[in-house]
Amino acid sequence: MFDSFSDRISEIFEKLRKSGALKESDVDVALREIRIALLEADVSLEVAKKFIVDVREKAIGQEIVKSISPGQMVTKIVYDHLVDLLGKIKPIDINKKPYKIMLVGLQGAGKTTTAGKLAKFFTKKDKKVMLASTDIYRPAAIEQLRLLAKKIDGCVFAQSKNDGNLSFKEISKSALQISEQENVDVLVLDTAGRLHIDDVKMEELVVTQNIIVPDEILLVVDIMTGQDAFNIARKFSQSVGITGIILTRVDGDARGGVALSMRALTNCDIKFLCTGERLDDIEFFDSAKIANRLLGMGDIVSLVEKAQENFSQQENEEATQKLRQGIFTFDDLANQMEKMSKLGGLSTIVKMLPKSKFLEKAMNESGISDKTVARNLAIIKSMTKKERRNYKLLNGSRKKRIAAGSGTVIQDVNKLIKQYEYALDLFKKLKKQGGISKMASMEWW
Ligand SMILES: Nc1nc2c(ncn2[C@@H]2O[C@H](COP(=O)(O)OP(=O)(O)OP(=O)(O)O)[C@@H](O)[C@H]2O)c(=O)[nH]1
Ligand SMILES: [Mg+2]
Repeated sequence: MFDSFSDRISEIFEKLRKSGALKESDVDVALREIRIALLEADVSLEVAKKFIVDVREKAIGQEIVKSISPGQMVTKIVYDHLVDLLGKIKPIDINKKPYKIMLVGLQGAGKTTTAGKLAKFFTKKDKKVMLASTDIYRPAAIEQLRLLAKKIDGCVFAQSKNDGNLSFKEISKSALQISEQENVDVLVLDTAGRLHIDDVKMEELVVTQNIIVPDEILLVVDIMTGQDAFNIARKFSQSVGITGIILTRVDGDARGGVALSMRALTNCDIKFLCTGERLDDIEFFDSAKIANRLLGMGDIVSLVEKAQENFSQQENEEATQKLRQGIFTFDDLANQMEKMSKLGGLSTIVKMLPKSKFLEKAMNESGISDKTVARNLAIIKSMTKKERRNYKLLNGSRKKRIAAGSGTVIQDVNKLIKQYEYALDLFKKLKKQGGISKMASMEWW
């Protein structure tokens, strides 16, 4: 979402950080460029102007001209203002049982998918989650949520298949009752989409709200709606009262202005970003992390968090042990690669790292990409169990079969085997030097 904004702004700061002494005019040039970057990201003129005036006032007031590392100081001032602009958000605190979250929004905004994502998000944090839907208008809507609930281990679905004729009021009451009976930690209620903000169904939300008495009413907004998002937020805020916003389709090519201006223009806080269609594609809207990412300082924290969720310490140690003993098979390798794609693949990982021309160049030259990882995974999956355990069995005819099975050519199979042998060899050498204890098993990829 912020790609081109982030590229531009990190370039501005790279220049600024390099120069030793900094004149007032240098700061002004940088601020002018930041203003253009903000406008290009679809931030409104009013918000961009105020941002620049505030930063300039602070920067000049701090006598940056005399400071030792003026570029860094300006970076820090802009960073602080970006965090303010995005809003200092408190994460949702599940402080009572059941903690009730109601999702509202226009049709197709992504409510039902988001309900599933939230359920998975809290389940991963060891909460017992229940999903329920009052969307009785679209025939498949409740079924859609039931299917999502099924995919999440330990997630309870409130409705049984034969409550087809219940009204939204009855569903709300019964969801509340069951959530208490089942002792769930979090109840996520999905509601029907409204076609327009003035829809009569808006009234229904107020009634539902009075029955459920939610702890959070989160408005789900598709970031692709652009400037309309502000109107939607204001209207929902007036009619049902919302406690926060979830932006969806952040993975698309929207330019980020909505996220940057939401708080300044509507006084509503963004709580979550949804970054794709999979149930794992949701993250807390952490303004400090986003400001870091925007300024090209990388997002190591979320990378580490994601990695921790997917790679348990024990599994990592097991993989490292296997490598050490030289018994790391193609099965183990496939397992590691699958986990890495759960992190969003290499391209996501690289995006989260600090912006670096060197890294980009290294990635381009190595030819490693999400595509090659997917291809290698297909190759391993086309091997037999025996072959995966003992790659030495792979003779010419077996390689040919594997290439055909994975839609690749024999050279691809050879290349993967070479990489694998190289990695094993590397670990053997490192072992001799005693230097692998700290090397996470994912790093050699
Ligand atoms: N790329 C992308 N697609 C998303 C995201 N969130 C939802 N979608 C897709 O958007 C479509 C609509 O999502 P739903 O969750 O059904 O939307 P809804 O608001 O419940 O729709 P109604 O119930 O009809 O009002 C689905 O195809 C989802 O897969 C996201 O963050 N990124
Ligand atoms: Mg829906």
